[in-house]
Amino acid sequence: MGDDMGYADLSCYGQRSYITKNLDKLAKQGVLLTNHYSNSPVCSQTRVAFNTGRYQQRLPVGNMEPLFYSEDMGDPNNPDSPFNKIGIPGNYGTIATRLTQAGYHTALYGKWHCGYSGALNTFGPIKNGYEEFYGFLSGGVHHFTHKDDYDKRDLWNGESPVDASENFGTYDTDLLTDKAVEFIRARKKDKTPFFLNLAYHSTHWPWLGPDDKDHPQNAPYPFALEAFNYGAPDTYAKQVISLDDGVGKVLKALEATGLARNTIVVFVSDNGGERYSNVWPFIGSKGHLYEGGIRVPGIVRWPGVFPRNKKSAQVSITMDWTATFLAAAGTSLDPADGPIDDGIDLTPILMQAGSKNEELQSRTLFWRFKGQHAVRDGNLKYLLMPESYVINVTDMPDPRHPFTPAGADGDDEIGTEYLFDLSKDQREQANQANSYIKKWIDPSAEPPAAFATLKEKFDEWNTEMLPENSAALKLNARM
Ligand SMILES: [Ca+2]
Repeated sequence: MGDDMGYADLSCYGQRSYITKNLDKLAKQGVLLTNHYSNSPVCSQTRVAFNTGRYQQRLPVGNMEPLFYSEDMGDPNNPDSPFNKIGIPGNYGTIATRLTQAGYHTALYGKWHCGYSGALNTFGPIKNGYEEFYGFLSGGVHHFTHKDDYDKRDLWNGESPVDASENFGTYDTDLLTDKAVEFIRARKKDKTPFFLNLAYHSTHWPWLGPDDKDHPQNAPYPFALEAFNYGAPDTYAKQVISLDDGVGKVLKALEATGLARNTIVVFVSDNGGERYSNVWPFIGSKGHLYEGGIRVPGIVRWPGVFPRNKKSAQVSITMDWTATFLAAAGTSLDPADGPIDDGIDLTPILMQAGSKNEELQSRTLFWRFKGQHAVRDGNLKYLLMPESYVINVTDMPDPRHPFTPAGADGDDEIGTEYLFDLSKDQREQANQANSYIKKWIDPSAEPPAAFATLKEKFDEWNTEMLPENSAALKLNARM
């Protein structure tokens, strides 16, 4: 899994400024998904969905937008502070729990972000079924010092902090790659089936390439992580290419050990692109429910099962991989933890990718983030965007009318509603909901029936989830 990589950050998805030769090669050896989505436009929510195999809004930690430490969450060193009450509950069956039970050796190398609580070990990958963990608990660390937003080193081995000098100054992409290669070689030796969640922290900020160890951005906090005035497309390209090199080394280790032919390899991003990403042909970025915030690369290779060098337009989402991996291992989510059909096993569909027998499954998928609502149903997309998130050019003020910000004239409008047909309008410009026409041209204009249908579907889904903007910290019922 890459972090904050945009849809077209890989050359096999359209990037022209540099080449991602290893991920391109992986796509040629497998299936490239053109309609693959992240469960959320931000990190922690998608990771909760992947680990639990369900819509993240079913759990308080997944209802955080995103999980982030702030002063109103209390002292991280106080066990009674809200900060230490939010995470995937330890008794909740994750993909790692289930695969460990099925006899797989399970490991997470890299970013967790599903319950920080580093000081107390209340939450963490080991609590949720992973046999090994080497990486970061928080949402963002410095690529060289591995320090978090609070200038505290956030590098863990299992449930123990890594010694201050160990790997200090090692670029995290290289560090995690080396760990992954070592893991694969060890599985060759002990002949154990395995599940490796390699959660790279690139290409998340800070904007530092592998050769930027002496960059001024490497200065102490607050200049380390929060230096948003740094970066450049060239620096970003170096981050992407180094990640691609890392993937290349991992794939080479699979080949060298003979494990490649019996290993499913999936590459995805946890959310859409950040400021230096290429998200063409979409609009929006990380944090938006426009396509650019949630449509991400998705590549899968399963030798002998999935075809080579094919593309599939199957609509899919992060939590589908949970279902797919569990099915491949002959197991499934535990119904005791919640519904087991939020995600689907993609295997039967992708086995036929690109062939005349390929039958795409129509999906209805939902997103909810900071007041934004989205449904994709077939090729149609319903979208509600609060005014503060709107970037769509169709919302530019009409020159014939004075522009009135939402709410300023006493109305209760909270945003703009859209209906898009993604089969012909991937850039989400042509609002089929007719709200603009109704407001400015023809008051009798009504939206098509699908508009109401999709809204109803969203409302129905929404009632199954924890309340929006809920007091999530109070609701961790399964702790
Ligand atoms: Ca992310």
